[in-house]
Amino acid sequence: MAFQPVKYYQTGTFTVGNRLLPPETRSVQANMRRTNSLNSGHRACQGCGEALGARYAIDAAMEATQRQLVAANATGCLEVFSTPYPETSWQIPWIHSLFGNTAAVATGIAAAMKAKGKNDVRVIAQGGDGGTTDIGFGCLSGMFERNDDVLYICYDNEAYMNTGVQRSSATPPAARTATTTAGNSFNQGKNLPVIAMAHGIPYVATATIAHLRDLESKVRRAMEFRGARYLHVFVSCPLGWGHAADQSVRIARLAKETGLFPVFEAEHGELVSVAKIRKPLPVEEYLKPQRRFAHLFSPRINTEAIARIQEMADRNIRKYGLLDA
Ligand SMILES: Cc1ncc(C[n+]2csc(CCOP(=O)(O)OP(=O)(O)O)c2C)c(N)n1
Ligand code: SF4
Repeated sequence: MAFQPVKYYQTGTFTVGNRLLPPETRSVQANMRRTNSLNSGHRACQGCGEALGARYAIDAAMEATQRQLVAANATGCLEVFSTPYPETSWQIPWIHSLFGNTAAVATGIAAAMKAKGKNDVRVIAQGGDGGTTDIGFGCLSGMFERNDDVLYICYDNEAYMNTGVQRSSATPPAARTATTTAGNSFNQGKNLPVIAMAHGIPYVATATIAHLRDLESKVRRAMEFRGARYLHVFVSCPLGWGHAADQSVRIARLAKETGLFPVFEAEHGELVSVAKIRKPLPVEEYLKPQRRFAHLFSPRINTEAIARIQEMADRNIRKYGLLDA
């Protein structure tokens, strides 16, 4: 479809594809030729951050690869809500792997494409944080170590959502889950982006569903590299976190603006860019709207736990240089 000039503008908002931008720099979603990789009819909850993040990430990847894209998908919400067999919302060749072997399946697809001389076909592996940081971790580390030509995308909703909100190794401290009644312990868990960087792979980045233009540009950047790449996307989950469906994007923005979720890029193990915090906010602003943290505020305020969470945010701000001098 030919580009059509837009009749009215919306400015000063977080609207995706701000229409004041020239067509070539607009969001994929603001383009009338957008690919709609994850189509209507899927069964995600209202306000699901994972659905939003996946749609933007895969649309951007389809655009970057001229639609020469195959995806392997771990078991989890993204697979279950998009593909209740025999139906699917995906508009790309897509395979459901086991829960733990997505990285290995994607590696196999990439090897098959190479053997067939189809070097233009690119491969994505994707899954939730449970599938990535826990059960799929060995296969993923192997994929990194061999530098297999795959972009792995983790949609981090900080627990095993599909099976009823159990704790994963990406669950933050103090968060209540179905298996951590008083909240998860401090000083536990894995930081997958940092672990990926330690493998020295060509590209590692983090992103959130509140910064969709940034997410798209990171997918495009990832597709400029060959070899193993890792993208870790912060995706809110209204059902598991206990917040209103219309707050998903705001909560993801607060995760970044408090410093709790640093947004950055790294190449070959070295940090190359960070998204600065515009106005640092106290962590309470992020914690309060989520029922998974309600026990920190009632029946009495748990100042000690809140202070420890604030320390985590402050440490990120120092470590990644998230504030302008
Ligand atoms: C080997 C194996 N163990 C357990 C399960 C059950 N299972 C299916 S989805 C899932 C949770 C997925 O959590 P996560 O990877 O974080 O993705 P989310 O649903 O949160 O997006 C579990 C435990 C399984 N399918 N296979
Ligand atoms: S449980 Fe969470 S991740 Fe799963 S579909 Fe619902 S909102 Fe999305």
